[in-house]
Amino acid sequence: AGAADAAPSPTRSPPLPPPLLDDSKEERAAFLSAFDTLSGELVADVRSTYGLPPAAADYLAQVISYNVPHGKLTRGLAVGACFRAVAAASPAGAAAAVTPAAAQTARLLGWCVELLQACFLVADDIMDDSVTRRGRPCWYRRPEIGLKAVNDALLLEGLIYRVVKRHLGGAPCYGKVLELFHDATFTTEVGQLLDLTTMEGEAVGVGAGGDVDTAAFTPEALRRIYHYKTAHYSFYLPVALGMALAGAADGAEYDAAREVCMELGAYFQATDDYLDAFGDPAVTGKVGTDIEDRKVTWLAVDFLGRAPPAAVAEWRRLYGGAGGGAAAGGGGGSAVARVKELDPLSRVFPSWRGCPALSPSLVSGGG
Ligand code: GPP
Ligand code: MG
Ligand code: MG
Ligand code: MG
Repeated sequence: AGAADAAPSPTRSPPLPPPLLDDSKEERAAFLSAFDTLSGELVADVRSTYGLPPAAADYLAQVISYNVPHGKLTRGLAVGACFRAVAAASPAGAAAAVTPAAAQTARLLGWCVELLQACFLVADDIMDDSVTRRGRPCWYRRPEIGLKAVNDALLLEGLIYRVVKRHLGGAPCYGKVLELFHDATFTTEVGQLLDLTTMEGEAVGVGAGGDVDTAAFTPEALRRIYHYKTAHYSFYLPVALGMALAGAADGAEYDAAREVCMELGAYFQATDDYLDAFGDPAVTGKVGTDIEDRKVTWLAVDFLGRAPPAAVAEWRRLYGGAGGGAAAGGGGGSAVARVKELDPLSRVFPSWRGCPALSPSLVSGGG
């Protein structure tokens, strides 16, 4: 027996379990088609309920069509995938639980998560002073939009509750679904508060100048930011909604799901931090701002945990883009470019060398 015998044979491999995230062309098409129906229904509902003039109704339609459907859709698709997986494991089995009507409700709840994501991204881009999102100008950067985007973010959030009431009002899981959206929204807002203030350390609110204080750049602080600002709404919320729709009522099951989702979300945000500095905007659709914004990121925390004192001193002068331009980095580089150069190891993708803020059991063997 040689190496060839030891290699797995396609004919002898056990069948793979169905993928948890049903990203099949059919499901994606059904999901997108549900959006077309839903967005028309939403604009018509608000127009008739509030007597909107045509210009306002058109504006609302634009808010929705520009900001909601152009992402990866992983959060939205995960609701239906989780619903089907949990329903399949229920005593009645998937055939009884996953009726076409229930599958469609799961898609609508998936779009509610995408509405929440759109609300957060519109607001986050203002706060982060970002320029592009999903390969186009950020909504607030469009000359005709500006700070109307603040209200647009609030409208996107409010639409969630109109969808949920219309399609789940009176259902046994209605209360649980509302609670999940409220908790996820507030948790993310607390996460955003930490994301926006942690770098200030003790000097928060007094307009600190000078070198960056590194005391706040700890793995513990990073982990809290990741869990609250990203993992809860991006991973736990879709999973918990699928569970609620499938009738899960045991709090311990939700707790167990949350624990796993928080780890996945932390890893996801570490990747997002890496891509902020080293991703190709043509692929990510956005240009990074974390260094300019002095954010507590995985790259910063990881670097500060192992950098020699001289490199840390230079980093503290430059992080945030202070003294940017030709003078800052020497050799004509900007402060931001110099920060990226300071740590050659930072170009190595997080999963290949472990993330201090992440659970070792879920990071090992990543790729
Ligand atoms: C991701 O942060 C987190 C969010 C988008 C949540 C925002 C929460 C609000 C309450 C507005 P990020 O700034 O790293 O995301 P991106 O890199 O996509 O801008
Ligand atoms: Mg942000
Ligand atoms: Mg941002
Ligand atoms: Mg980011």
